[in-house]
Amino acid sequence: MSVHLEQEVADFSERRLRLATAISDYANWLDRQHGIDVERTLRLTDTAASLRQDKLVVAFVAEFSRGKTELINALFFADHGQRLLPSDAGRTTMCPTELHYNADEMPALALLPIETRARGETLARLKHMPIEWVRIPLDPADPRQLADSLKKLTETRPMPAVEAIELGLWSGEDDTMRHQLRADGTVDVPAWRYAMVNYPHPLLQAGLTILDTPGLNALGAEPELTLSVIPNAHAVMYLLATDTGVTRSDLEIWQKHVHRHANYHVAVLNKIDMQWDDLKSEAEIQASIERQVEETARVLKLPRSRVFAVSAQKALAAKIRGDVALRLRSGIDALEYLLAHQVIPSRRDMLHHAVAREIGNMLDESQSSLAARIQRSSEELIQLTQLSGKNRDLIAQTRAALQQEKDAYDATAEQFRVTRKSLQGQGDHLLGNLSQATLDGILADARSAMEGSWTTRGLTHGIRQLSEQMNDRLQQASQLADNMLDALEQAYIRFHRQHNLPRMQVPRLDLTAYRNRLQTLVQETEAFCRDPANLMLEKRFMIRRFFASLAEEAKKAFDLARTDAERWLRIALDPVMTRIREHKQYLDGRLGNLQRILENMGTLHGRMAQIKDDIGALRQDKAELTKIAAALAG
Ligand SMILES: Nc1nc2c(ncn2[C@@H]2O[C@H](COP(=O)(O)OP(=O)(O)O)[C@@H](O)[C@H]2O)c(=O)[nH]1
Ligand SMILES: [Mg+2]
Repeated sequence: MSVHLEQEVADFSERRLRLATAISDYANWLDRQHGIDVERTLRLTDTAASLRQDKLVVAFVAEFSRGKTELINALFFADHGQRLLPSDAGRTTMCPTELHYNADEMPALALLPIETRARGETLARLKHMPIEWVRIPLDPADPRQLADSLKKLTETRPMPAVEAIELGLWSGEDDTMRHQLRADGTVDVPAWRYAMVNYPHPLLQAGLTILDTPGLNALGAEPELTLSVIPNAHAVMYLLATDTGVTRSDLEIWQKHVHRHANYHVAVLNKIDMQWDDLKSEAEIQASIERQVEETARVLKLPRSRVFAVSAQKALAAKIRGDVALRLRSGIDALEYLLAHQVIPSRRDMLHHAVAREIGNMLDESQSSLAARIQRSSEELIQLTQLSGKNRDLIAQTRAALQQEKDAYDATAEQFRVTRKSLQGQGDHLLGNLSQATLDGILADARSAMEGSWTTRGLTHGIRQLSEQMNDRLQQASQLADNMLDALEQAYIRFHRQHNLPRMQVPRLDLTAYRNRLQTLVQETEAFCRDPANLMLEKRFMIRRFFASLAEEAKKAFDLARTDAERWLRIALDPVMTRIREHKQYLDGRLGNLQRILENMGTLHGRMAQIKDDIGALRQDKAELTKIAAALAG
């Protein structure tokens, strides 16, 4: 592992944790402010927790045998002095493999048996069902044991062809597969459906997750990988090999899984060592590799700078042997540089933006609320200073004026209570559109529309209907939220103009992302239905599985929209309630003070000293908040 990569990932992880700490500090700060903003404190605690657990996911995607696993070994695991994952000749990893580190569990290889494909649960759900997995403990101190255990990733097992057809793993109609059928009626299928490696490697510890996939065009590829796992990866490395060039199957994988989806993707032209030829000059070799790189860029419609020529195998050997010249020739440095200086920093920026979006408003508001409190206390202090040494009449007049202000304020607050009631009604209506019951109804409708029509046409129809119904609900919810926001803004302006409360800003509830997500799922379905490969399979099985994955994704989007809406409703109403209460307490406090001073003129100076202390404490709070804001911005 190169110094760049190690340092960048460590730095990324440190900044992520610093950000999380600043958020926790802010939550504590808010708590100390009379613990008024419980909702916000909870939300901040959530944000900090998810930052601490954040993973940077890099997926390796390609047809079989392009060298994905070898490249992962070379990039991340060369320190072991041997191949960690099985990628030597004749051994191919057969199942999608996720490498990560979770400190709460012992290092282990967890394998999900292929038979689980017959079941209804999604992979995401099965991940939370430890009983379904075969676990093999890993000993990080023993490279032999490690490599031996990881050989399990290459296992296949014989299965009666009928069963394999049912699981969508084999097809008698496919020319390339037909000859695999043995006399006893069995065929070989991958033994495992999915694997997870929990391993304390420094990069994995720092929050990197690596996803190694087998050939995605293979029969029986998991719809979930296409619909959810790969699109959610932060970066995708797509591999080609110089000896095979861009085959039709390579191109299909590129178009289906990488080009349209991935956040950040590059193409890696692997196995350049196969072009190394002692009978050619170095310049000739370079020129021929460059030609192939340019051709690849052209076919994939990628800029030349996004295509990397490497030899994973030579890189691994060079690193293990400490052969610098060979490492340089292998081209691996450029790829590490890319990970260290582009992929990781872009994820870091994304996190910062997400955090800024999530709490920027909140922080602004804390700052302006604090400034307002300091200002009010100062005003009170100035007024008392002016009253000091004056007669009782003047104080009584001041008190009467203040009482008038308070009455007017109470009237506005009362008026707002009516607005609030109506807003709460609208809020309930809004949530009704996104409720669990609504969701269940939509899903049940879609399922019954599908029943009896497990064909590609039925599927397209079913998914369209599902998406339309969800879309309607999302749109209605957005509309209601906009109306509420208008009413709220009117109320804020009133408080601001008439009573000099600081201006408040509530963000708009934006559900566009979820509507777009549904749109993508419809497009995915149409692509799936057009794909001739899917027509060859035992249809009902694949369509059922595809539908189940789609419904799961749609449900996820809908659930997230509901969470957003619930959160929005709370943050839209809470701060104004808090402000109104605070301002009332402040006016009451001032009135009470003047009353006491009227009763006993001697308390005036004591009260002034008290306010000075209060202002001192508020200034202290302000300094802390400024420090937190700086940490969050940095
Ligand atoms: N010559 C050469 N062979 C490679 C290179 N990378 C991988 N291989 C070989 O290609 C085969 C497939 O590699 P593997 O990593 O298992 O491919 P995967 O199916 O994409 O994960 C193995 O026999 C590797 O040893 C390379 O850079 N050069
Ligand atoms: Mg592999």
